[in-house]
Amino acid sequence: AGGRRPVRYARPTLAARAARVLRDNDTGAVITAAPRLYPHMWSWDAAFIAIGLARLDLPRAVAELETLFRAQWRNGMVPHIVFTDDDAYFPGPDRWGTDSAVDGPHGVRTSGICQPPVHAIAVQRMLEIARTSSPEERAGAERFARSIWPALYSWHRWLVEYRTPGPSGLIAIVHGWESGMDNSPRWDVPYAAVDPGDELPPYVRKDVRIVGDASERPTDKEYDRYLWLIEEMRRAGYDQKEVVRSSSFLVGDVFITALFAVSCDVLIELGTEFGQPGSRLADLAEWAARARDAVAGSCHSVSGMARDRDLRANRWLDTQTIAGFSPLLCGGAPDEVQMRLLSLLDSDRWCGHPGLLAPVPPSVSPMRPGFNPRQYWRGPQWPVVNWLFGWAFARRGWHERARKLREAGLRLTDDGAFGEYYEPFTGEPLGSTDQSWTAAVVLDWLC
Ligand code: 9WN
Repeated sequence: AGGRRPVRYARPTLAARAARVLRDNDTGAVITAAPRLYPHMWSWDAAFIAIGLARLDLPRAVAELETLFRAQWRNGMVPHIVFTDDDAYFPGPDRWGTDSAVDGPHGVRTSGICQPPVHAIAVQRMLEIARTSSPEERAGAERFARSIWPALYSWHRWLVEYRTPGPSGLIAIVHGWESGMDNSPRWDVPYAAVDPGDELPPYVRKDVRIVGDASERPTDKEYDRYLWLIEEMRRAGYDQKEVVRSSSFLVGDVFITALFAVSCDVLIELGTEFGQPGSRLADLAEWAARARDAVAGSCHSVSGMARDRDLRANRWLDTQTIAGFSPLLCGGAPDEVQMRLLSLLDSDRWCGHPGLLAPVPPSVSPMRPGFNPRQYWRGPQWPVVNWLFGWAFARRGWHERARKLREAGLRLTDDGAFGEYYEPFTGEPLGSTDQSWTAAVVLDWLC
């Protein structure tokens, strides 16, 4: 562990290696999120993987998202994991116990929660890529975009119908895993109120056996809480209304809300092009506007940073993390707030920190007490998060900023290890290597 990185791959070699990671992680049925640590399909990983795959094999990219959406619950939820029959990951389908959930899908086993709604973004990106390719690819991507649109709409509708409970208008999560940023300090305060008590059925973690250094992963105490929330949901039979009513963790997630707003915009663009019903386009416009207002309304009056909201304790969560920059993803905050956020992002507290190997925004500011450069969502840099900001900046017309993020992302990942996350100062890859979504975003940056 530790130390500087000896290898820097030239771009064509890096692209070839990234392509090989996606090929090697392909079980034939799905492309797993990572070879050993995550031997299943994850929802937001699959979206990024499809973007990377679109460069290599469009039909395979389409198949990936079709597989994910075949597992969509009957109420519209896209589950965060679609299980393969590999049993190397815990918690697996038996622990989730979703087989008898009223709204569960038929014929596949899934977890019982969701992840960030980035799927419309992936579909649009696939379309853009296919349009630079052959007429057949273009036609294939258009057919796919048209056919998946109603499922994307019902996924978005589920988030509004079941997950927008409070007056803040923020989309609520019932588990830190739903945020995709599992142990981010964003969730420390609400998790402190989650008490596993003595009714938590025993379990054995498998992740820490695979990741050599257990301190790069969440702690056992955190896992107890993660598992307790699953236990609560099981007891509620995964009835969403009941889960939202009773879960001991209910937090308005500003990052998801921002992604939702911009994904609704994207769905409107796709739906307009492919002749979807006007009433549905109007719904999406209304949802996007509400979500954007919620993000803007969460901004701290001094720092400008967007905040999550603990909906159980009814208070803002002031912990500053990468999610504080959410208004930059979706727009809608006053110009002056946006300017403040952009200069903060450039400052030595974030991308401009002189110690960083590459100016990629870390998950937590290196200046923040409690920043841990090696532990998961508590400090390391995550290439996919960098991709999202770069994508959003390009969409907003900030091309120079988008270019810089892409270059920084490539600098971080040119070791060719495709780390799940990176130590910001040394650039050491942490967690899993050959992580599919890292390979996928590198491919997108390179092409
Ligand atoms: C729990 C697969 C997933 C990502 C998440 C990341 C991590 C899982 C875990 O791996 O979470 O969902 O077991 O740690 O936090 O963002 O989708 O790559």
